[in-house]
Amino acid sequence: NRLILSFEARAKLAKNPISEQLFKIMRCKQTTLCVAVDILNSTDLLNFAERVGPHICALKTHIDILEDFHPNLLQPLQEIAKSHNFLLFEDRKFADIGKTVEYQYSKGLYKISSWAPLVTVHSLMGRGVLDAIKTSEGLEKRGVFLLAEASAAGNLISDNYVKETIKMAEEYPELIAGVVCQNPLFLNNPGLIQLCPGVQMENKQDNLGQRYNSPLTVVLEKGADIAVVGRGITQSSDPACAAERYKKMLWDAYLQRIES
Ligand code: 6AU
Repeated sequence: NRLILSFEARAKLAKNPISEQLFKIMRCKQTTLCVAVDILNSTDLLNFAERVGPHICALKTHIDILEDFHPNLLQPLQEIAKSHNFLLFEDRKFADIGKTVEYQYSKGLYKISSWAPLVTVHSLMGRGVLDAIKTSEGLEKRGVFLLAEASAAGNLISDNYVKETIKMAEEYPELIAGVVCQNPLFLNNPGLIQLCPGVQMENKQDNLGQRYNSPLTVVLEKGADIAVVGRGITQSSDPACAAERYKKMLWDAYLQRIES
C-alpha cells in the first residue's frame, strides 16, 4: 500500500526517471508542495518562483496565460528551478490526436518539451497522446501526470473513465510519473505519484466551480502525495511565508500517514 510507504522507498520503485527525481527532491527538501503559479506577467512569475522556490518540489505553470511571454523567460526560469532544486511542470492538459499533441508539446511559441520535464495529459483521447509525448523531440527525461479525476464541480468524469485512466497509466510505466486525482486510487502501485489539486485553507470553493480541501484532508483522507496550491499562496500577502506554512502542514501530515 503506497500510503504507508516512505518516499525514500518509493523512489526505488519508480519506473519513470522524473518521478524518481521528484521522490528524491520531496525527501531531501521535506516538501510535497507544488505551487500553481497562475500569474499573468513574466517578471512577477520569476520573482514568485524565486521566493517560493525553497519550499516546493515543483512549480506548475500555465505558460499560455502569460500576457508578455517571450522565449527569453525560459532560461532564467530554468536557472531558478535548478538553484532551488524543484521541477518545472507545465499543466497543458494535452487532449487531441497524437500528431497535434506532438506539435503542441514540442513546437509553436512555447516548445514545452524543451523546458518542462513534467506535463499533464488527459486520457480522453486515448493512447496516441502518450505515444506522441513519448516520441516527440525535447528533454531526454520526461514525465507525464495523467488526469483521472478533477476538482471542478459538475465535471463529466465517470467511474469507468477513472478506472480506464489508471489502467492506461499503468501501461506506460516508463513515461507516467503519476496521476492527477482526488481520491486514493492505485494503492498497489507505489512507484506512481498522486497529485492532488484543489487545496486551500481559507476557502471551500471559488465562484467558478473549483472545490477545495484542506492540506490535512488531502494527505490523510484523499491519498495525496503532492498537493497543488495556487491562490492559497499566490493571493497571500506573503507568498513565501504561506508556502512555508503549507509545506510544513503537508509534510507533517505525510509523516503522520506513513507512521500510522
Ligand atoms: O489552487 P487554485 O484553485 O488557485 O489552482 C489550482 C490549479 C490550477 C488548475 O489548472 C489545476 O490546479 N487543477 C488541475 C490540474 C493540476 O491539472 C486539475 C484539477 O482537477 N483541478 C485543478 O484546479 O492551475
